Amino acid sequence: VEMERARAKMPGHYSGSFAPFTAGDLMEYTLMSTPWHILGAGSLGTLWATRLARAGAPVRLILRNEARLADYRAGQGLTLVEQGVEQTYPVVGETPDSPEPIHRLLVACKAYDAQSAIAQLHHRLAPDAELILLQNGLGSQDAVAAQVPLARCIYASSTEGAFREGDWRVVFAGHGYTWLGDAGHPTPPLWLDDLQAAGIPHDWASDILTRLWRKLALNCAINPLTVLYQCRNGGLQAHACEVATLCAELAELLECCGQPAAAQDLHSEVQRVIQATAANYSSMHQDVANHRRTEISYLLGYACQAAARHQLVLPHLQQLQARLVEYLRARGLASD
Ligand code: NAD
Ligand code: KPL
Repeated sequence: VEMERARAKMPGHYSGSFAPFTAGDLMEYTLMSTPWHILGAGSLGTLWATRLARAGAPVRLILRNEARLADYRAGQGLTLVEQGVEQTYPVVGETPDSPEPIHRLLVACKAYDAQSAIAQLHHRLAPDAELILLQNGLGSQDAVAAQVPLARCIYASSTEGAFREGDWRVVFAGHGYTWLGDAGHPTPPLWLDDLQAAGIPHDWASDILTRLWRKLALNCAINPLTVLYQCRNGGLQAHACEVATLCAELAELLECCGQPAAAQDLHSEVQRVIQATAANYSSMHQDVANHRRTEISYLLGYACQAAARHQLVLPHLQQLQARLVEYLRARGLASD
């Protein structure tokens, strides 16, 4: 399929007669044939890999080591379950030691794994490499960007939802949208066409940092409380005063960090999200319930550090962080 798609895009393919190469043709051919390397075969990595592969884009899945690769190769590929219908895609797997240079890399691991995962691939990044960072929260993206100063790092914020049902099998649980942006260079990359072809709903966002800060604030106002009160998002309607106080402190933090647009009407949006997702458990609640490490350092931890940097006293946010850390430690879970 990859070859067919590439051939169809090659200059002169349709005419069968002489058709001169143009710079545009060559650029398009190069783009279509550039493999998408996907780092992290978890929920979002699989969701992207399967949809890109289905559209005929060349995809390479980077697995941790030879043992994981052997396990992957023993099966049929990656399975995506969509509205109860499952489909398996034979995406090519490889390890970080594979020799092929990487031009386009989707980083789909958790925020706390991103830096060490990139370190393993550093030697393979081509001079024109572009990284798409799918991590939630803030902090990991800047850390990765500092690790690879020559690469273009595109930050993403996604409201799509997926979960793993087992190894190499992911359920597409919630349709959503992915915003991509590069605060340093406003020009959108040409490979957004691949996302279009793959049916991945997306938009180029000139305000990606505002979006990431806004999502971080929403997650800080909702997720920790759902863990501490062991409730669904809707359960926070019984803690309305606490939510309101947190929103006021978070809005103050956003203003102080130069993100006034992210602070706009924060409380009403948090209330709207609580209502709209009342029956759901937050992602942090799900992590704790499944004894998985949370991304606390990139959410509440990041917010509290930013407040400290600005010498801003936010007592409720700081107390929330202390309560959550204590709660996680008491259950033997990592608190970083
Ligand atoms: P996940 O745990 O399902 O997948 C992460 C994968 O990365 C795992 O398979 C893990 O083994 C792999 N990994 C870690 N280190 C690696 C390494 N060095 N080499 C190779 N593979 C490695 O996580 P996820 O749910 O897909 O989340 C990824 C990010 O996307 C998180 O920051 C999360 O908050 C964010 N996000 C997830 C969703 C969702 O619905 N799952 C939605 C929005 C945002
Ligand atoms: O993003 C979320 C999550 O659970 O991580 C919502 C639903 C917005 C709650 O904060």
